[in-house]
Amino acid sequence: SYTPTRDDKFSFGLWTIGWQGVDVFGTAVRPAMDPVYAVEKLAELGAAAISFHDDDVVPDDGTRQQVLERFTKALADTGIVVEMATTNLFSHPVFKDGGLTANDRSVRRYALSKVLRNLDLAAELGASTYVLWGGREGAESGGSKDVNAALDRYKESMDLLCAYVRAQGYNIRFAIEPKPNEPRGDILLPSIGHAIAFINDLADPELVGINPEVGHEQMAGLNYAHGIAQALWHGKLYHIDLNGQHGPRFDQDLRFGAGNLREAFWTVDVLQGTDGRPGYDGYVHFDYKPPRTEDEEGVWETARGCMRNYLILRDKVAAFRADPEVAEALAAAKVAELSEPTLAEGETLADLRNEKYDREALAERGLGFEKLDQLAMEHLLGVR
Ligand code: 3MF
Ligand code: MG
Ligand code: MG
Ligand code: MG
Repeated sequence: SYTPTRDDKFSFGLWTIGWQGVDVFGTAVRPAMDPVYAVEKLAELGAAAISFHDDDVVPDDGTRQQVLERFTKALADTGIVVEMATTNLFSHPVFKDGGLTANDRSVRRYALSKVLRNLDLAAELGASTYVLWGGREGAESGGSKDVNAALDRYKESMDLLCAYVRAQGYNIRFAIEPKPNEPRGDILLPSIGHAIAFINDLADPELVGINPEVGHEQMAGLNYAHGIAQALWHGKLYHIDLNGQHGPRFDQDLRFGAGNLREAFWTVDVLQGTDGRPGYDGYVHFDYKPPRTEDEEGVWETARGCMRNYLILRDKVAAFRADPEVAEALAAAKVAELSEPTLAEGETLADLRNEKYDREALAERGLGFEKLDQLAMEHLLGVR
């Protein structure tokens, strides 16, 4: 029936359903949403969790205590948990040249203090993941940013944050969210691969993984399903941002399933995992923006849509994987053979070099990938 339950572990950013529609060319189209109301509505719709930026929940120091009391009461009343938190290091003009990698050292110090403050709150509220999206860490022009130094400072901050989490004994892991551009002309750590390479050079790489967003990879023309499969291979898929995007263009943040539907199918396939492949078992987190055309009812329609589309695709993927004709096509395509090591146990490179290969005969073999893909397509189109 595609009705979500808590076991599906769906999670929404407060800023998603709460997005008022301010964009580069227009002002707000919807009123601000009370975080308590957002929590109640999400609970009603079947979500399990919520995430937030510091400024989404506590924009103002004066009312911090009252706001947090109301918010935690709503969490307790509904059973909605906070699974992830993050810092807004992009909205305020102070961050116009970035936070952790701003040229201005005082800005970097302020940014780090802002992260620490919300990290404490995240731990208090039980979040297990702390995301860092560096949307303002970057440049519009070549001479203005020393990328080498910027990466040193990014690393310095991450190393300090990891040491702090260890010292406090917080049960939190960090997840870096890559994005190629927007709002900066070029953002540092622009893709899944860049971010993973960076993490491997940190002092405490165990504590840091990634939070890849569908649209961000697709803005760079990359394949999201392949990207998260590689992240899983590295053991680095600590969190996900699901949404929809139509190829390389501005960050559309459509609801999950909209945009590139075929890639959404393979994304769910990768997340589910199979016998031989590791899957993802964290929260299924949506980061999208209900279009400006929608009123409040339209906003809830998009939230329901994200979850329903995930559940529908999960069913389609399961049916595809259980289909005997698909099993035949997979065998014909030698998909399982790729899991066999190229050199058998006990063999040496000499065995491999001495073997006689009939190159022409090997070249003539078709692989039947199109038949396999057509079967996937027909499952997706609902005719199988
Ligand atoms: C921007 C994003 C961000 C991050 C968020 C959480 C505002 O394109 O995707 O959403 O996801 O800051 O880390
Ligand atoms: Mg985004
Ligand atoms: Mg986006
Ligand atoms: Mg995101």
